[in-house]
Amino acid sequence: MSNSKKPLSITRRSVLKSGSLLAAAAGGMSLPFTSVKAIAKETPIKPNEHIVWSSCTVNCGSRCPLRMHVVDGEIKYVETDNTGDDVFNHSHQVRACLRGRSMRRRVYNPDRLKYPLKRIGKRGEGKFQRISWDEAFDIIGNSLKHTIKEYGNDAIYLNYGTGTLGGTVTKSWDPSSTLIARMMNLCGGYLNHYGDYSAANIERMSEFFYGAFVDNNSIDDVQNADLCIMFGNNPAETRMSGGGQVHSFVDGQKIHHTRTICIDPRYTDTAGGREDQWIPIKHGTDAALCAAIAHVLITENKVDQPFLNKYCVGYDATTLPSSAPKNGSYKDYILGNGDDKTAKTPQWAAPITGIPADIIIKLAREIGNADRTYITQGWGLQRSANGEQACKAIMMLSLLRGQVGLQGGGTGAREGNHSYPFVRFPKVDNPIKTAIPMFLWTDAIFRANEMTDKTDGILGAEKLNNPIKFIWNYAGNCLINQHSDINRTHDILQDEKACEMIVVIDNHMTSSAKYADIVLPDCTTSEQSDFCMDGAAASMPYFIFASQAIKPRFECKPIYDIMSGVAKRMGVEQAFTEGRTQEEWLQWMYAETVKQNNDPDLPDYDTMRKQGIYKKQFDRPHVPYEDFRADPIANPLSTPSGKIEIYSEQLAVIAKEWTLGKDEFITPIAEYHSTFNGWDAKEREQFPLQLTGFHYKARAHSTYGNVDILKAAAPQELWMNPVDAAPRGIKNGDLVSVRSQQGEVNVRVKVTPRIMPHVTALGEGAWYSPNSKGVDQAGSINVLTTSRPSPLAKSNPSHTNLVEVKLVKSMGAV
Ligand SMILES: Nc1nc2c(c(=O)[nH]1)N[C@H]1C(S)=C(S)[C@@H](COP(=O)(O)OP(=O)(O)OC[C@H]3O[C@@H](n4cnc5c(=O)[nH]c(N)nc54)[C@H](O)[C@@H]3O)O[C@H]1N2
Ligand SMILES: Nc1nc2c(c(=O)[nH]1)N[C@H]1C(S)=C(S)[C@@H](COP(=O)(O)OP(=O)(O)OC[C@H]3O[C@@H](n4cnc5c(=O)[nH]c(N)nc54)[C@H](O)[C@@H]3O)O[C@H]1N2
Ligand code: SF4
Ligand SMILES: [Mo]
Repeated sequence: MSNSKKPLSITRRSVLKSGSLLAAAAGGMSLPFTSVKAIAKETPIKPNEHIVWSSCTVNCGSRCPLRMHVVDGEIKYVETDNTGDDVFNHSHQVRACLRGRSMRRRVYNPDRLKYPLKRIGKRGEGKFQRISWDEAFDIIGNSLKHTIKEYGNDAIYLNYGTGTLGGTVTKSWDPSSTLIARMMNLCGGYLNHYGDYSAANIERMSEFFYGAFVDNNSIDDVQNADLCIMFGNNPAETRMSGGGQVHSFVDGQKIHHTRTICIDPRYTDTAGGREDQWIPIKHGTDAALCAAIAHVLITENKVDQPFLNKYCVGYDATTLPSSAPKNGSYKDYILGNGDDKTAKTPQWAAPITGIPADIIIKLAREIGNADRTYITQGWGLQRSANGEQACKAIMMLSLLRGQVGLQGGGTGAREGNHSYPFVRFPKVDNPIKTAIPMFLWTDAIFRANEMTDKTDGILGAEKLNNPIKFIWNYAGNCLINQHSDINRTHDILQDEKACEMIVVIDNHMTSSAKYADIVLPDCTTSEQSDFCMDGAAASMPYFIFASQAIKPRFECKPIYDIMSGVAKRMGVEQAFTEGRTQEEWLQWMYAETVKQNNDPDLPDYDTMRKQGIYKKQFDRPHVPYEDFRADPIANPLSTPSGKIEIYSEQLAVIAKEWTLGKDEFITPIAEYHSTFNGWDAKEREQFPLQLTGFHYKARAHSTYGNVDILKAAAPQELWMNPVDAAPRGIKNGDLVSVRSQQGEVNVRVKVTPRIMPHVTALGEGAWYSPNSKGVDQAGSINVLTTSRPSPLAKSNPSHTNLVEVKLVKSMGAV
C-alpha cells in the first residue's frame, strides 16, 4: 500500500520559537499559551427548547462537549461544539464522535439501573431485589465496618474503572482521585493498585528507562518531521474526536507531506490511504524488528554516537555501568557479541516478524537518512506478553538517532500533549501503602498469602497481609467484561466466602453489575453538573463545564450524594463533604483554578457555565526533554544515573532476585524473546492463529456497547485474512467459532486482506453474552484471553492470544 507524495520545500520547524514558554510554565509563571476567542455558531431552536452544555466523560482518550437540546425536561437531540474557526491548530471545534452524539440513547437506554438492588441469585445470574437507599447504605456501612474489624483496611479494594475518567467530582480513575478513595481514606484507607489495563508495561519500563513515564512530542509535531513512523498506533479509532489528535495528525502530515509508515498487523483506519507504506507485522515481534533496524543503523554508521555518550547509559562499552557484564551493552546484543551470540540482522528478524529482510533494510535506511523522525507507538503492542521489551525496543530507535528533545523528533513513546492546569477535588492521603499490580486483583482474592514483592510485584510491602474481601466497583466493567479470562473470573467470584462484598455503581445493568452483591444506580453526566477534561488535545488544551440537563432519572443519585450517604454511616460525613454541596465544590475548584492560573481570560463562574468550553492555544507542538537536552547535568532525569538508562542496573537486580518462569524474561537492555502464546509457541499446534485485540470505534471499551445504531454502524467482527479463511471454508459475513484455551465465542467474520495472514483480530469491549453452554454470542474477547501476566509489570497481555477458528454457519455470501 504505497503512494508517492511530493515533498514541500518549507518547514515550520525553522520558524518555531525556543522552549522559553514551556520553561515559564514549569516555573509556575504566567501561562504559556494564547487565549482563543470562541465565536459560537448558533443553531435555531424552538421556543420551548433550551440548550445545556454537557460532556462525554468516557475513557476513549478524547474529551468532547455535548450540547443537549432539552424540551420539557427531556433530551431531544444532541449537538457538539459550535465554537471555533477550524484552522489547523487554532481554536478548532472539539467535535464529538458518533458515540457521544448518541449519548441520549445511553441516558434513555432500557438497561438503565433504576433503584438500588440487592442480589438474590448467584453472582452473575442477574437476579436482584429492589431495596431502598437507606437499606443499601446500611448494608454497605455494616460490611465495611465488619471487613475493617475482621481483616483490616487492606482487605478493601477499589477496582479499576474508567467510565467517568473525564469528570472531576465524578472522576472514576485513577482510583486515588475518586470520591470512593476520599471516603475510604477518612476511614483508614484501602489496598492500592499500580499500573492499569492501558499502558502498564510501558509505564513500568519507563521508570527504569527514563525514571518516569516517557513523554513524547505532540502529534501535530508531525508537521516538523521528515518521516513519521507509527508502531501499532491508530488515532483514527483511539483518538477519534475531541481535542482531535487524529485531526492534528492528518492536517500536520499535510503541511510537510511527511512520509508516514504504519507498522501494524492490521491496515488501520489511520493508515486508510494517508500512509505511504503499511508494514504488516506479526503480533509481539516489534522488538525483533527494532533490533534488526538497529543492526542496520549501527553497521551503516547512522547512529548519533555523541548523543548516546552524553545522554544515555549502556549503549556501548563507553557508558556501560561497571556492574554489567563486559559484553552486556545494547550494541553487543545487536551485533551478536552478547550471550546469545546472535547478530540481530534483518535476515534474523524476517521469519520472526514476517517482514521480508529487504523491507526492513529499506525502513532502517529511511530512518538513518531522515533528519527528524517522529516515532510514535500505540499501546496495543505493549499490551502483550513481552510488552515491556517491545515498547523499549521502539524507543531505542529514537535514541539511536538522537531525536529526544527536538522539534520534529521525539522519544518514540505515545504522543504527548499540552494540558490546561485545573485544580481538582482535594484528595485525602491513603494510610495504606501496599499496592498490587492492577492486573492481579483476582489473584489477590484467592492466593494473597503467596503474593510477595519478588513473586508478584507487590510494592510498598514485602507481602500481602490480607486477601481482598470487599470490592468497590465504580464506573468500571473490569469485574467481568474488561478483565482477561472471563470464565476464570466467574469461578473466582462464585465463592462468596472469598470476596464477601461487591458493590457496583453504574448507569446500566452491565455484566459486571450482574456479579455485584449491591448495585447502586448512578446519575449520568446529563443528570448532574461537573467540570470535564483530561482528553488528549495536542496543542489546544481545553476544559468543559458540563451542566445538569435533566433531573436524575428514577431513583438515581450522583456519586457525590452516594458517597456522602456511605460517609454518614461511617461517621465521617462532615470530613467528607466539608459542608459543601456538589455545586459548591464546583465553585470551589473553579475559584482555586482562577487563583492558581492567573489567567486573565478565564471568565467568571456563571459566564463559564453559559460558555460551556474554554480553549487555549500553544504556539507550537509540545516537545518534552528540551531542558534535559540543553543541559543534562543541570536537568537530570530521575533515574539513578540521571540519564536515559539503555542498560538498567535496577532491572539487572530484579532479573536476578525475582522468581520467573523459564519463558519469562526481564533484561537490563531491550531484547526480543519468544513468549507464551506467541507466534512460535507450542500451543500453536492446537491453536494455529494469533488473535490480537484492538480498541474499536463502535464503543469506548464496553461503554456505548448497548446502543443499537452504533452496533449497526460498526458491527462486531473477527478480522481474518483470505489465506486463512479459504482452507476453513469461511466466507465474509459467516458466523464462526473462535476458540482458545480459555473459552469460546461466536461472532461474524470479516474476511479481509487488511490483516496479516495467520493473525486475526477482534475489537475489545463487546458485551459478554454467554449461552447456556458458556459460549459467548457477542464476540467478547475476554472469554479468550489469558490471566497470565507479563513478567515485569505483571500486566495484561490482552492482545497475545492463540486461537482456532471454525465455521459455525454459512451466511450465504459470495
Ligand atoms: N481483551 C482486552 N481487554 C481490555 C482491553 C483490551 O485492549 N483488550 N483494554 C483494556 C483497557 S486499555 C481499559 S482502559 C479497560 C477499560 O475498562 P473499563 O474501565 O471497565 O471501561 P468500560 O468497559 O468502558 O466500563 C466503564 C463502565 O462505566 C460505566 N459508566 C459510564 N458512565 C458512567 C457514569 O456516569 N457513572 C457510572 N457510575 N458509571 C458509568 C459504563 O456503563 C461501564 O460499565 O479495558 C481493558 N480491557
Ligand atoms: N474508539 C475507542 N477509542 C479508544 C478506546 C476505545 O475503547 N474505543 N480506548 C481508549 C483507551 S483506554 C486506550 S488505553 C487506548 C488504547 O490505544 P492502543 O492501545 O494504542 O489501541 P489498540 O487498538 O489496542 O492498539 C493499537 C494498534 O496496535 C495494533 N497492534 C496489536 N498488536 C501489535 C503488535 O504486536 N505490533 C504492532 N506494531 N501493532 C500491534 C492493533 O492492531 C491496533 O491497530 O485507546 C483509547 N481510545
Ligand atoms: S466517545 Fe470520546 S471521542 Fe466520542 S464523543 Fe465521547 S469523548 Fe468524544
Ligand atoms: Mo485504556
